[in-house]
Amino acid sequence: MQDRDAVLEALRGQRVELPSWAFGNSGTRFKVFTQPGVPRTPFEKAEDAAQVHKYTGVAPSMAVHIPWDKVDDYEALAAHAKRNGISIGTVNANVFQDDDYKLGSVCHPDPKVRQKALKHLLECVDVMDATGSRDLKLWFADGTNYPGQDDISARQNRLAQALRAVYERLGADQRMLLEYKLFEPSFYTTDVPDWGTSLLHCVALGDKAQVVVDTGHHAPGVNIEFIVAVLLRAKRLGGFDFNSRFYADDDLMVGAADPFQLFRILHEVVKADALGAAGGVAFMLDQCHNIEPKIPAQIRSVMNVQEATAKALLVDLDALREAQSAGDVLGANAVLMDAYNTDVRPLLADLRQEMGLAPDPYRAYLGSGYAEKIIAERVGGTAAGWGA
Ligand code: RM4
Ligand code: MN
Repeated sequence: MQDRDAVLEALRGQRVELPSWAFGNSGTRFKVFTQPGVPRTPFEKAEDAAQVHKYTGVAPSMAVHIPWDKVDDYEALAAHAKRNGISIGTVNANVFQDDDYKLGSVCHPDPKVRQKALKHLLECVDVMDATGSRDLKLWFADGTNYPGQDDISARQNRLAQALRAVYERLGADQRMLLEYKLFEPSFYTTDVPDWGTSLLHCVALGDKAQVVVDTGHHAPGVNIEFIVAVLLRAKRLGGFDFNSRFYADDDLMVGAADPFQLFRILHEVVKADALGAAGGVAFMLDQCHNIEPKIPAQIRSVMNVQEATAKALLVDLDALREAQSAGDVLGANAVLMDAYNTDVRPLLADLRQEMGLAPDPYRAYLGSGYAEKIIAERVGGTAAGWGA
């Protein structure tokens, strides 16, 4: 067992970033069920994100998605977030919702469309300058649906060219996180389908280009902790988009479908000593709450990350290494399972009390009256939603 104080210290220092889009209305292509009290502006999204931080104490930043979170004055948005106790985090670029992008964005066969996409990516770096954000997160919907539709390697060249231009625009302390996803919306080829493709581009660019692992973006059965271990070893894991999947890119609450997988991933992070800020790994949520209330769902998600982290921190690494080097297969597995099967909720309740928080953030929020307040106040205007 790890020293209790060291575990508490590590948990106190952990940071989880919230996605602005989790607070707006969202749904499937079948139906969006709207909820009352949903934010109408990025400013109101920041207010809701601040509630999650208020009750968990470990979620002090909100990622934005441009243009969903387009505002006239990004410094004002950053100042508003700050007044509410949080900051604006990662800037997510969006080059997938414009008619021009039917055949792709930075990989499109038409140079004019590529230019338009690149311009947007560069504008996102301007936003980062205004908000003080460190990370630009890039996910491309680019790909093809039919064999022969476009040239696979020419598309890679176009991608490399655009990434290079963005990379050169980054400030000294800014980073580019390149996300991958195996399929959807394209079904024959995807231009960044896997961590290998992302890593190749990042390595070609330099240290400020890092791979981001969205836990929902793999085929069923893929061993994500293996990918995490390989990227950590190469010093190329820039961050996570945490969520849960049962089928594909479901975007459900992290730790809901497979908390054991989350624990195994965090075990790799803990072993690499990459949990704290110095590790350079951004722990972000990328989720949508279609049928459940949004702020409580984000609170629950942060708690799930904390529980998996606490269990990962409780792994007796000395005992594990001893069993591993003795070739004690069952013994080594038992060390891991002992930590996983520990009920860490009392430990986390203690931590929160030490931090001056309620032991159960979920219940504390429900009892706060905030949900009733926003339902009463946020009338008129247009509720924000996925894609707005
Ligand atoms: C993508 C990807 C990105 C997210 C968008 C909303 O599938 O996961 O991270 O920004 O969805
Ligand atoms: Mn993602």
